[in-house]
Amino acid sequence: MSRHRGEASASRLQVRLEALNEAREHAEGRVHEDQLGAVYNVLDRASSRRSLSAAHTVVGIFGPTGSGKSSLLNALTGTDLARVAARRPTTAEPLAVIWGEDGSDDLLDWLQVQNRHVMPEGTPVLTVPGKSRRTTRNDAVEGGLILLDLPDFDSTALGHRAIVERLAGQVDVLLWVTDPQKYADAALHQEFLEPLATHESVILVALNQSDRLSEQDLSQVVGSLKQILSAEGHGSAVVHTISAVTGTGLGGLAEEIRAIVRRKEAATGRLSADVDVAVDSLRAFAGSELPPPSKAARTGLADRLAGATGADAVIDAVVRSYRRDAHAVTGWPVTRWLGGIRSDPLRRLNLRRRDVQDFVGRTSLPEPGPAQRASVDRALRTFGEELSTGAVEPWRTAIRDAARSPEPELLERLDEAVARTDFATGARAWWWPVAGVLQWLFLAAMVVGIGWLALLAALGFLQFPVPDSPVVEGIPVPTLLAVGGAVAGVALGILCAGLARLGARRRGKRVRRRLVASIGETTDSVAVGPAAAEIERYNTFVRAVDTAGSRR
Ligand SMILES: Nc1nc2c(ncn2[C@@H]2O[C@H](COP(=O)(O)OP(=O)(O)O)[C@@H](O)[C@H]2O)c(=O)[nH]1
Ligand SMILES: [Mg+2]
Repeated sequence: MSRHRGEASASRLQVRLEALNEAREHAEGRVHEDQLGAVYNVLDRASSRRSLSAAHTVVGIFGPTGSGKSSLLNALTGTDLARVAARRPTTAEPLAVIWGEDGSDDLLDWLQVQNRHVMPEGTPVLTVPGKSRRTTRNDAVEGGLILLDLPDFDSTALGHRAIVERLAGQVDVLLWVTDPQKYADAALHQEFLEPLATHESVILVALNQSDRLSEQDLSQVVGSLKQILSAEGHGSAVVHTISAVTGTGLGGLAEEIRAIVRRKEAATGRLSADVDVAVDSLRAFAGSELPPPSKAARTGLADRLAGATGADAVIDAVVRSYRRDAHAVTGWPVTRWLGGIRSDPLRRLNLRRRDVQDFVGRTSLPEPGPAQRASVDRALRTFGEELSTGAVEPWRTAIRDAARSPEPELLERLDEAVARTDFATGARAWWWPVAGVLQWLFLAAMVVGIGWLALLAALGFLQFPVPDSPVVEGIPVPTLLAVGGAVAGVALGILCAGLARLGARRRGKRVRRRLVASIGETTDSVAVGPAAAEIERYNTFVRAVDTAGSRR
């Protein structure tokens, strides 16, 4: 049962470490290296510890000078291996007491502990002698233990301090031994216990030298210690009240350590707590996932780039030219000549119709100027801005930079996009010739009417008898032809001008849509890719941090 749980948590740790490593890979080059320190440490430590004996549990005894660490090791092992000192010199080097020699050497090499004492094979783990306690079957613990006596945590010797700090990061279980004088030392709590708030499951707390206090004082001290512990995130820590001299409480402490050794989950638990710390250090860089570049954002970019190409002015000229051409075919012929005087908008733009072809064919346009560069840059910035909204730094900047990265290529490729676009210059609508024929018919009617009337007037003037004109609805036919032809021609001209305005607008929109679509193809293949890739990288990072952070 417990083995299954152990295996499950070990494979859970495996998943979390892989996710943490993936997060690291994706963060590199984005998140500053200094801010990845905790991640590197954990990954490094985890790969080392996991390659070493899983059968052993490493328990380190930490605490301030004179709290009784060495005495406790002696008491727990029933030996006097550790140097016990009322005054200096105190413990200068770590000492290891080992149950189960197999596989312990490499582990101790990694821990850099040279002083090793192997308990004779078959020695029950942590039997407290003198306490007339019979060896029960429970003492035959399956699995090895390495108990480490360490230099003082508050040692003034820099070397000692470095050893203790290193080992505090390496051992599987931290046994914090304090005494009635130092239990409340703020510096010790700040430097040792507070940073390990996430490591509650692998920390044991022992208040040693309990024999020095009266029962009343003792309960007061324990209460106060528990209060301090819970204030710094160790609320569920059990405080073992012990005495290394009289042996009080050692049985309970030994039993708890044996239980930990039996479960063989401490190494996994410790690394898992380390992963928590590393993940916490990454959370500041992982917001919520971002959507890939939306259609709206991509079209917006193409639209702004269409403006940057200078094609808008050409489209405008094409549109006005359409109206002018329509007028030339469908306008009232009498006033067409007036229209003929109006200059061609393409001409006014200094673009003869051939120049539109040139613009489109890109045979005569000069290299993109600073204004165009600026517009393209602005379009890409806006695009990057849109895409990165909701991301946290440094990803925001990374996504924006990625969006701007294809600028040089884009400037070149925009030409091709414009060249692919059909600007529909000189294209005519089907109804122009119909209206044109009608206009000529109306004109003919008017001319015939006027000619007829002129003939009648000439006859009268020359005193010939004027024949009666046929009459329709009381109106003489020549008059009907002359006036009707003129009115119909003008009316048709006005109607066609209105239609041409609508048609021109539609054509302009259609041409612009074509241009935007064509530029869109280019931006999708050139500009969107890097930004989308960066977003994907960010999302993968966010997911990896999430996976690394979930304990189940
Ligand atoms: N009265 C009493 N003295 C203790 C106890 N544990 C250790 N001492 C004494 O405290 C002093 C320091 O002990 P030591 O084990 O060297 O402390 P370390 O510096 O934490 O390793 C020695 O004189 C011990 O005899 C205890 O539980 N009760
Ligand atoms: Mg010592």
